[in-house]
Order: sequence, then structure tokens, then C-alpha cells
Amino acid sequence: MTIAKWINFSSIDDSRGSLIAIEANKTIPFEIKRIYYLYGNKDNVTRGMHAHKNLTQVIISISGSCKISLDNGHTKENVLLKNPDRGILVENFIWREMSDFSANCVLLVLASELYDESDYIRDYNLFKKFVEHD
Ligand code: T46
Repeated sequence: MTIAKWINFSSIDDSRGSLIAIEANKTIPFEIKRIYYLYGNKDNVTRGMHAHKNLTQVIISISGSCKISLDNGHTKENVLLKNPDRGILVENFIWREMSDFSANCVLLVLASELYDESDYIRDYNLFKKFVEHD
């Protein structure tokens, strides 16, 4: 079973360019409580390196590209985020690492919950304990 769950967005294209509209509970399978974006990522950095206990997110590369590695504790999958017309659904208890950012990469993230540091699992060994019986 694949860990990478893609959501494809419909692009409205005309002679001026393209527009994508995203609606909570329709295009995205949850109520969006928070939006943030990552940009200006320096060369050779890795971001993420954590999982969440409760949070679900959709991550979209609206400009440029990066690699995202998803790990459910049993299987790892690497995918390239590079298209503004598709996002990856990252559910709880998935360890994620983003790397290989292009200079122009902007990652837009739609989150199901407000920011809560206590929801983060930032220790990989602890993460493995959480998922060992899945
Ligand atoms: C994720 C990936 C894709 C806040 O104060 N509010 C926020 O909403 C967020 C997301 C972060 N922060 C603070 C917490 C840290 O002091 O911003 C700082 C950087 O956050 P972090 O190191 O967690 O950033 P990333 O890029 O490693 O991870 C972020 C999200 O935290 C995470 O949920 O899935 O982007």
C-alpha cells in the first residue's frame, strides 16, 4: 500500500494563465484551521524530521520543487513535490522529511489544526514506538 496520497486540483486555465481554487471539506478532506508556507529554503537543508499525533495536512509545491520522504514506521516512500495542481495528504503518525529544495520552492501547507508543539513527535525512536503495533 502506498503512503503517498495525492489530491489533484482542477486548474481553470484561460489565455491569461491558470487559477486553482481549494475549498475546505470539498477539495481538502478536512476543515482548514491553519495555513503556512515554507520558502527561501537554503541549499542542502532538510526540514520536517518529525511526525504528528493528531494533525493532518496537505502540502503543495506552488512554486519550484522539493523531495519529501514519508515514513509510516514500516515503509518509506520518496516523492517529488513539483506541481501546483496536486498536493500530498500527510496524515498523523507519518514521519516526514523535506529536502532538495529548488531555489524558488514555495511549499503551501493546509493544516487541520492550529499550531500545537505538543502534537509533534520529534524523536524518531519515540515515533517508532508509537507505530510499532500498527
Ligand atoms: C510540517 C512541515 C511540512 C509556528 O510557530 N507555527 C506554525 O504554524 C509552524 C508550522 C511552526 N511554528 C514554529 C515552530 C518552530 O519554532 O516555526 C518554527 C519552525 O517550525 P518547524 O521546525 O516545525 O518547521 P518544519 O519546516 O520542520 O516543519 C513544518 C511544520 O512544523 C510541520 O508540521 O509538517 O512544515
